[in-house]
Amino acid sequence: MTERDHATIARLLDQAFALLPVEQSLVDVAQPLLRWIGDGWACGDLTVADEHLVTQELRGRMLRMLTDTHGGVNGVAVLMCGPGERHDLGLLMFGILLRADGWEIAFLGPDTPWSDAVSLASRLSARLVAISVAMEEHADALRAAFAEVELPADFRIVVGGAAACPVLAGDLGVHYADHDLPKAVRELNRLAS
Ligand code: B12
Repeated sequence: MTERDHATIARLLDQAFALLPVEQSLVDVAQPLLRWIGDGWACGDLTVADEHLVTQELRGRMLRMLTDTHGGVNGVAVLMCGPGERHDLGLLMFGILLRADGWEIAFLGPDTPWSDAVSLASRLSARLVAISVAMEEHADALRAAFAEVELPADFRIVVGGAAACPVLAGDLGVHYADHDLPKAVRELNRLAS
């Protein structure tokens, strides 16, 4: 990737986030871009440095969207990746859509100990905790972490991400959230109402 490619991607991202509705900018721009980076990296067309550079460009813009000050009428949602899990971009997108839908978001990001997240969610009187797992080994780590903490009754818990499935959700005793983010937001609002 050349300096010009990088500048073009940054400019297109600025335009997309400024001009498109939130959902469209995530589904039609951010997700395909991440898929392109992932494929390019996997087949050797992009270096790890290219992948990190574009990922950080996107991440910075999405974090700004998440900290936008509106929202909060639906209550607090705590968003975290399970123990060991560092892939948090899908969760970040989910947080932006929830925020746009009226939730206040406490975004904890990667690799969060489950017991700490539970006590934070209680302190914040959260209505929802959403956990992301992208890799199988981190799904197993989450199962182990859940085995050590009694499941709190004060908030709903959902699990989503590439390594999440209804079986994992059943093992944990929580709800499964779909990979399709707009659909996940709709289901979650139904669950929380
Ligand atoms: C960017 C990236 C990284 C970045 C992550 C940056 C970040 N802050 O997220 C960094 C460099 C840190 C990284 C590290 C690693 N990575 Co990586 N990474 C990727 C890459 C290229 C893109 C991931 C991504 O963001 N995808 C886009 C998002 C939007 O998709 P998504 O995560 O699936 O999320 C979607 C849904 O699942 C949903 N979703 C996600 N979470 C949640 C939660 C809820 C509640 C809901 C409702 C929905 C939802 O939202 C999205 C909507 O479509 C993928 C390749 C790929 N093709 O995906 C590899 C990939 C995921 N990584 C992989 C690997 C192996 C690693 C490392 C082990 C590499 C290494 N040797 O160090 C480490 C592990 C780190 C760790 N401990 O977690 C493998 C995983 C293989 C596997 N299934 O086990 C992949 C698939 C690459 C590959 N082909 O081998 N990685």
